[in-house]
Amino acid sequence: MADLPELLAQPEVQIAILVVAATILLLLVLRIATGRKRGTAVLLVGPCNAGKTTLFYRLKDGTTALGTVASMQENDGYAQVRNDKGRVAGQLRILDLPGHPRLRSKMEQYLKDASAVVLVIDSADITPNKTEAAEDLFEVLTHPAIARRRVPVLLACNKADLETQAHSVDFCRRTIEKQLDAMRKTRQALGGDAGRALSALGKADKPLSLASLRSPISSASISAEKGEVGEVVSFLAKLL
Ligand SMILES: Nc1nc2c(ncn2[C@@H]2O[C@H](COP(=O)(O)OP(=O)(O)OP(=O)(O)O)[C@@H](O)[C@H]2O)c(=O)[nH]1
Ligand SMILES: [Mg+2]
Repeated sequence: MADLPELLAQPEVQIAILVVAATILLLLVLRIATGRKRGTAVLLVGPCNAGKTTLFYRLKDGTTALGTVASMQENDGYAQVRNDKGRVAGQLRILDLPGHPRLRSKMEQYLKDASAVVLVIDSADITPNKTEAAEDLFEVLTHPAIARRRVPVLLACNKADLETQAHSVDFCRRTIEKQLDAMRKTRQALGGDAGRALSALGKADKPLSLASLRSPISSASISAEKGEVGEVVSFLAKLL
């Protein structure tokens, strides 16, 4: 049998090594390129007090620590994502953004590189917060990078544990859909949205339908405080 130096001197073996090395390199480049295209972080956005920080800690540590203080800055961390068999399937970077309107300008910068967006809303308090929630969704969906990459969005209707006060997912979704439709009309009439991908909201002469937009928009009923976040975890697992 030929020893290693002899084997390596054979042109067929050298070609085989080159082909394997080139394939590995190509796979690495493809992985980096597609990773970039898909974005690097899942953003938690939505009105003040909706439960974003509570959800952030629930996903990151499985606890509700520090969820009660209004956030002044973003929380950045990694969540272990389990598949439906309960095994850790991978980890994702999660960014919890403050809901206060004065601090929301940062959202624009993070949207450039988002792999998914979770819009957290308080389903017991949707009516007074519908304008803010729809505004956030407008900024998300019409962001050119989100529209181009068809970034998935989850409408997470939180505080489902407040059974008598919490509205159904359907009600929350329809409320936001209507508000977004009205907002689109006003903003189109006013102009000034140059650079935003307004076409991502569908045809201007038709009522807006969340079900038929460029980015897939799913909805879930959750309770971040009680740890009932299975639908968020399933949404995240699909990103891996
Ligand atoms: N009942 C109930 N309360 C919740 C739930 N999730 C969060 N809360 C409460 O809602 C309040 C606001 O929660 P946060 O997580 O701080 O809300 P936020 O969206 O991060 O708010 P900002 O940082 O101000 O944007 C806190 O008092 C939480 O304890 C939930 O699932 N059920
Ligand atoms: Mg917060």
